Amino acid sequence: MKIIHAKLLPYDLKLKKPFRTAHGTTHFRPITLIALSSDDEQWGYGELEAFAQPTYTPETQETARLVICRYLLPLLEGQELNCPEDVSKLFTVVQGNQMAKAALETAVWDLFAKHAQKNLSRLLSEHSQLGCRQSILVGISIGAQSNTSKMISEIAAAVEKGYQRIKLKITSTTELEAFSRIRPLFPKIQFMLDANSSFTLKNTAQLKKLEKIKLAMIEQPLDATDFTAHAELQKQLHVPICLDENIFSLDDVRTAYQLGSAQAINLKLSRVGGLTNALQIIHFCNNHGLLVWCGGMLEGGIGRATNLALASLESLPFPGDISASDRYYQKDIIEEQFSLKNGRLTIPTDNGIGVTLKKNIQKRLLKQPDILKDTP
Ligand code: OSB
Ligand code: MG
Repeated sequence: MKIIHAKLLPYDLKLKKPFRTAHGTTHFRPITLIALSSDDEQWGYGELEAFAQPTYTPETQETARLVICRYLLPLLEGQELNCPEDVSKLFTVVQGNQMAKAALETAVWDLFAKHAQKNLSRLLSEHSQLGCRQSILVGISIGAQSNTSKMISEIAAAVEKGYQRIKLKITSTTELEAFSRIRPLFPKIQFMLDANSSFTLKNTAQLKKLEKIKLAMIEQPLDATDFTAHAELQKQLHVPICLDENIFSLDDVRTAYQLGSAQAINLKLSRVGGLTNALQIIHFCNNHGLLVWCGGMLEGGIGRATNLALASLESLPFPGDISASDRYYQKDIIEEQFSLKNGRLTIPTDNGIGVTLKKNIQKRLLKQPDILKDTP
């Protein structure tokens, strides 16, 4: 297969409710839709998931679009691709820029699945030799709230909808003692906390107190690049630490394993450069007793569908951060709605990622220039 057309469409999605983490508050989510095609006019889609600012990861929408157009698309152009795994190999000459790479790489996986007239979940299952499921348990990530009673009502609303695994965002100003009161109110729910790097080793005593509460894990308590401090903390905590911000590659997962920085990995396929790398990380985690699960970063419909295909793999039984569509945007870009049934989402079964762009998005995409043909 040769990629001969490429189109980019940047747009903003408006969240139904602002989402607050230790990194800041998100009202609008900028996303760039990537459309690639080979000569038969079949289109594959990917999403560029970088944020507007380089606060959560180093890339931004603007820097990643520049890297895509100037460095990555020229590497793809005219190349004969025998399998989707070829893309990450071609991209190794470019350092970092994982989200830019993932945007293109996931679109190529979609294209290969469509060519084979297979659903992406099936194709990933075949390429990884891992079984796949038709529906999966999913969790919800609830943003930081200004007080405990707001937190309790957000949790109650999520439980009402059927979520059985709830992640609560905490910051250095969250009243952590409140969780010992919140936890017994929802005895059947699996809880975890995500600090988004807002603590330091000086807070160890405070974090140790949290161990009295039944928690599945604590995500990213410390600095985003610090493996040794997490290892130090994990030695002192029984509750598993899950690394999120630290994990850009299989090498990072190996480092975490060797140092004992974590017992769980929040795998964001956009941050590890795409599906090929994600599958390698899953195998490593399986072989080394690390729990690995599919994270989210407020994806639009295309990114969510790709995440669902990845999370359908049997090696990811822990419910991912892939909530139902109604939790995110006022208007999404795909026709389909992913809705929760008994805490589960159904994996799309149509070819490729198995979802359809809304008509207005298709029209806007058609009007975009073909980067591989129209750039002087
Ligand atoms: O830390 O996992 C995170 C969203 C944006 C950036 C970082 C994170 C998150 C989430 C939301 O927790 C997960 C989702 O997409 O539902
Ligand atoms: Mg996180």
